[in-house]
Amino acid sequence: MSEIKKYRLYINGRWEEAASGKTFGSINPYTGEVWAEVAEGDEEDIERAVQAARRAFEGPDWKRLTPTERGGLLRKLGDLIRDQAERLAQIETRDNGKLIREMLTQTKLVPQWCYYYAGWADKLTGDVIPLEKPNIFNYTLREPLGVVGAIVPWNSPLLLTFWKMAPALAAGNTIVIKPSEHTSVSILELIPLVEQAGFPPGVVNVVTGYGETAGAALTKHPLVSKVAFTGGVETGKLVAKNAANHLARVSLELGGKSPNIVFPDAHLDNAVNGIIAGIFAASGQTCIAGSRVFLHEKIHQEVLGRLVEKAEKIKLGDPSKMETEMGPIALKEQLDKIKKYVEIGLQEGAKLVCGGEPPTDPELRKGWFFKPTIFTQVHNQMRIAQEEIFGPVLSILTFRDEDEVIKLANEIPYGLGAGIWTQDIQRAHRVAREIQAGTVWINTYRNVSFASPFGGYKSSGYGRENGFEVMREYTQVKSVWVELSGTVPDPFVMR
Ligand code: TXE
Repeated sequence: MSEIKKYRLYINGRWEEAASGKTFGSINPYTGEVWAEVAEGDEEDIERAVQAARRAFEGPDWKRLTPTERGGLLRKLGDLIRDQAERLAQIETRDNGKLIREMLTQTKLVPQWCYYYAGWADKLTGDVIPLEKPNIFNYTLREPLGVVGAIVPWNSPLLLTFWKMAPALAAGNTIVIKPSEHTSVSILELIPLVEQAGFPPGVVNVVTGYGETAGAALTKHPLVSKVAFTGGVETGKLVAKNAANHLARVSLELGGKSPNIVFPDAHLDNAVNGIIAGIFAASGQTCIAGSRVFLHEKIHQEVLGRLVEKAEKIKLGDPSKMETEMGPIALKEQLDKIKKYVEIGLQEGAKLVCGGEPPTDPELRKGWFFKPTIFTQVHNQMRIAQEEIFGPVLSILTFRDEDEVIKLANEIPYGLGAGIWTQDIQRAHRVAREIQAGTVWINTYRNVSFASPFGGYKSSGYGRENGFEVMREYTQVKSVWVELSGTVPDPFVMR
């Protein structure tokens, strides 16, 4: 076995042990073995990191940079990540078991977020407002908030960090990142590149540790002006409550149970590929998993047959090999959750038509694998139709007409994404309007871009990431009033 690499916290431009001296192991889900050891930060370390970030926010090294120079640092960081994309992807695959194909695509995309938000850094203009008061010159400034706390999950560690970090830094904030305790390493390996790019000490800090300790402390710290969170719904609620105590802003991306709707006139080959991509890519461990499929009853049998045929051929295996199509589940707890939901589905009376268990292949014995799983005869009120499983488990429902499917698709607490498959252009746009979700894909699924806003309706969270929209989340607007007449008359009336 190769030597276990050790990682410390990164605070104020220095590598430090956790105050408690404690560490924990990061496990490779393909082998089930610890491959790295990470410092276990807690409240005391968060205190140091937030203080450092606040000092950096107020200090001259960061503040005196022009917005164009700030953008330049981000651009340089993008170049450095581009050169290291392969190495970072290998680390992520080792840490969370997701396919190297997928992680490579993600780490190659990260620089795009750097370049796009580098471009925004010097375009965050205010307005000159033509007031009804002729003696006043009024204008607005768009200013940063201060310290941002970024709490990141394990499914796409670096990409989701950059959805927060790139706009936060472009706007002039400083940041404390709390990676998932399951996948800290790629974010720590990013730090030498942050230093090389030339970010002043304290602007970017990383405190690894558990959610209940380090994560909670970050959300409670009064000097944190904004918490950007991606994770589960129940944790999201805690984050929002803690941040409310000091009125920090919050954005929450909390996953979903996204419908993928196939009308009878759809191009069925494309729809089948879209459904497979929606649920089995990344072993279903993605917030935008299309885990509820609605098939029109006319095409139900045909599409189901094709789906089962494809699902049974998916190649499970070593996620670091390019030919593998589905890797292991990232966490043991997550695997247990998936197994539990399969039992729930069976108890609820749904029909299991493929998968439903871990594979028996001896080669996969050590890893946390689960077969691609499909349930039919699912009703909308069943738990497997309503609750996020976050694994390769697809629930198939049927419908008769457009009104019915809109109603069924919306009868759920979540609202992150939705797919619509039809060749009828009017229907496509009509349904897109009616679906309660932050993203709707028509005749495609699982596309994201730095340039297009992303986020949830209902319990899938609030606030938006990506596009210009996110810049509103990391800035505040100041209105400046200038009296032009040179006189200040009657002090007892509002002017
Ligand atoms: O998420 P958590 P978990 C969903 C998915 C999954 C479930 C649980 O359904 O099965 O959530 O996964 C930090 N204060 N998603 O347990 O706990 C934690 O350390 C502050 C959807 O992994 O939400 C980690 O960094 N922070 C999802 C981050 O929150 C806390 C991605 C996410 O962990 C905290 C992941 C606390 N009290 C899971 N407790 C998506 N939207 O894509 C934990 N954390």
